[in-house]
Amino acid sequence: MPIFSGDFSTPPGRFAVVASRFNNLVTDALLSGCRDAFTRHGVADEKLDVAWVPGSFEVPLVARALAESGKYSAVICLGCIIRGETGHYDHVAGQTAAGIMSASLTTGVPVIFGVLTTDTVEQALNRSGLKAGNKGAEAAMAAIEMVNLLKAIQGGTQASGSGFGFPGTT
Ligand code: INI
Repeated sequence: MPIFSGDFSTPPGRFAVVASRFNNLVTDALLSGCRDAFTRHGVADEKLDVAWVPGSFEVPLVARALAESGKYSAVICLGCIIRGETGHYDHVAGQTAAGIMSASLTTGVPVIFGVLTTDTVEQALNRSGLKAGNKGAEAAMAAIEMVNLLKAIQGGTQASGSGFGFPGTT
C-alpha cells in the first residue's frame, strides 16, 4: 500500500506570494517569516515573486491569476484581518478564505492560506513573529510540503494539461 507524504526537501520551480498592505505592520512580518523559511529550505529570493494587494479581500483574484499563469509551483497568500466593531470582519474573512480555496481547486495549484484572522492586534502580532510563531513561515512550509506531496503522487512526472505540473522542471 503506497503511502504518500510531502517532505521538506528543496521543492522544484518558482513560488509567488500575494501579500495584503492592510495591517502592513503585521503582513511585512509575515512576508519576512515566509522568505526566511523558503531561504532555509533552499528556495532563494530569486525564486520568489511578490505581488502586493490593497487588502485581504483582493488576495484571491491575484492568487488565482498567478496560479493560472503556469509559472509557479505554489502561491502563498498573506494577510491580516482583525475583528472590528461591525460585521465587516466576517465578510472579509469568510470571502477571503473561500476565494483562496477556490483559486486552489480551480487551478490545481497549491494556494496556501497564510491569512491571520484574529480578535485583537496583540493576537496578530503574536502570530507574526512574537509569542505564537510566524504564520508566514508556516505558510511557506505548507507550500513546500504540498508541492513535494503532489510530486510524490505524480511519480515526479509532469502532468499534461493540469496545474499539477511543476514549472521550470521539464
Ligand atoms: N482588509 C484586511 O486585510 N484586513 C482587515 O482587517 C480589514 N478590515 O478590517 O477592514 C480589511 N479590509 C479591507 C478589505 O480587505 C478590502 O481591501 C476593501 O474592502 C476593498 O475591497
